[in-house]
Amino acid sequence: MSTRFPTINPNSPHFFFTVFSICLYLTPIITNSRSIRTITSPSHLSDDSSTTYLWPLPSEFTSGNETLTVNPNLSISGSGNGGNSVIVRDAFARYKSIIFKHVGRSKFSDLDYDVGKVNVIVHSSDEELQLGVDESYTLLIAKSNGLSIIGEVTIEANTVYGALHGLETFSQLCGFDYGTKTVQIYKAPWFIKDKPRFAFRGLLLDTSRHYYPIEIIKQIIESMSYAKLNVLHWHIIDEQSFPLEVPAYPKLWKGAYTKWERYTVEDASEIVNFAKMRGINVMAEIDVPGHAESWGTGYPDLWPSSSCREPLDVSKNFTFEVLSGILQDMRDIFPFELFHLGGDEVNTDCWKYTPHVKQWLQERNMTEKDAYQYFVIKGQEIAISKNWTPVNWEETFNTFAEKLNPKTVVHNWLGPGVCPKAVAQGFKCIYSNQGVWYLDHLDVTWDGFYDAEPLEGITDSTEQKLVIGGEVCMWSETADPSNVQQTIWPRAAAAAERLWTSKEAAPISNTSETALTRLQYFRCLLTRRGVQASPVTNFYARSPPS
Ligand code: CP6
Repeated sequence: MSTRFPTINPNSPHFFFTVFSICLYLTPIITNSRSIRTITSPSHLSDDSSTTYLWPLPSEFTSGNETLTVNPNLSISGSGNGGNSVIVRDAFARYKSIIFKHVGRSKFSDLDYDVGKVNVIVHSSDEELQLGVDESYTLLIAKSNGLSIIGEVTIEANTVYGALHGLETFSQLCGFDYGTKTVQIYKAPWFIKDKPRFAFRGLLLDTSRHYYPIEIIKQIIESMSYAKLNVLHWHIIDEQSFPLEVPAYPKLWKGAYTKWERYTVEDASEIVNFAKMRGINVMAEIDVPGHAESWGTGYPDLWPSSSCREPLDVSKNFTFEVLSGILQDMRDIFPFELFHLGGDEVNTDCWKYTPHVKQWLQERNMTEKDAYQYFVIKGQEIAISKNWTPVNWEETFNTFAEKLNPKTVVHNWLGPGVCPKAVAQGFKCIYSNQGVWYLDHLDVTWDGFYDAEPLEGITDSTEQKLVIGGEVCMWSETADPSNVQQTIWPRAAAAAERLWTSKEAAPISNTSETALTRLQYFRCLLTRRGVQASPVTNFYARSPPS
């Protein structure tokens, strides 16, 4: 234990003055921190030294039994790209304000602290953020060995994105001590060697059923970075509204709810950049040919007829010109290599009953099912021509797997069965089984999310590698900014650990022991950081840690 804080000599003439000024200085901090403690600390959390309060759990770590104090004037030094990267420096500034939120400016000397500097070493200067970017890092937190005055925190990573994860982990180890009003690191020295289990760790946000202002989307992205999620799947448009500006077809966003509930190109780019600064890719989705009724508000020709507004009119060239125009404009906004073209829940009945579409089908000797396939494949071709890898919901695979482009990433949602079939045919797959990973299913508790397994039913290791990861889905028919964070958290965090941590380190059904305790703690961390996370709901349904 090292608490080398200056003791005040009561015989000193400055005693009264010093105590008085320290009290004045700390009063707002104490008052503030009290109320925060009352709100966010679950009373059953003890100082259980056997639990590591990290979420998601790193794949490898060792800890000791020392307590280190951290200087609020914490500085960063770096080598390689850790020293001059804006991404690393901005992240350091964010984490610094999180870590020292309740600590005022230090009145103590730098020498009174064990830790004063974070050294960030990043080997590569390439900051391109793509699927499979190296996110590994090591984090070393040790007390000074006597050679240097100040203790050592070293984060080493191949890319800046690995370094961001290292900073997040570091911030989770920094705890505010209400007794001394200092930030402390328990159980040092720490040695952590960490990397994600899956490259794709996503959260879907649906901005068509309800509009989310960009500030809210940024808050969601920020909170994703705490759980090491790395893809925001932006389901931008659906039947209910078309909130995005498309310069090539300026009437499309007439399909927005109101002129205030829209995203300009600049707004969208701002979101993409905000996400990149946090190591998060944005995968845009344009869901065709179903789920697209709102396109016709501005261009009614996209509807087969005014009484048949969905799916989009497959018989017109105009439909594909518009699709191509949208994708062209979006190419400049979304640099991520994956682009989602939907393709789910397509009810083709009214193509059959709309005279000009029916005729078009007959002339080509096509069934409606053929036309669905034709539409999806054309969409894929447009996306591929713009250098994107297409992602489609699983119905496309279930209906015409052999016609899909071999590069297609199949996105599961209907139960657990499709990824094993898709990877057996050489397709990549994203796991989002609605029974366990749909956040709008409020009856599924955190342990349901935690016990899900993206590799369920896949034993061959080559096939397992084709599962690029998974995604939890926040469909927004019944969510909007008033309840979205409560609905996402803490359950998305359970999935985040399943996607980040190796199965050995985070076994399924380890839920009533350490995972539950750690998740309670992570949920508190979210609320302390201003994220409106719900309580871990089924705590009373399971046996608490004794
Ligand atoms: N919207 C779109 C939805 C859903 C899907 N696609 C959905 C379906 C069933 C449930 C939840 C959401 N609302 N475009 C399915 C991928 Cl239970």
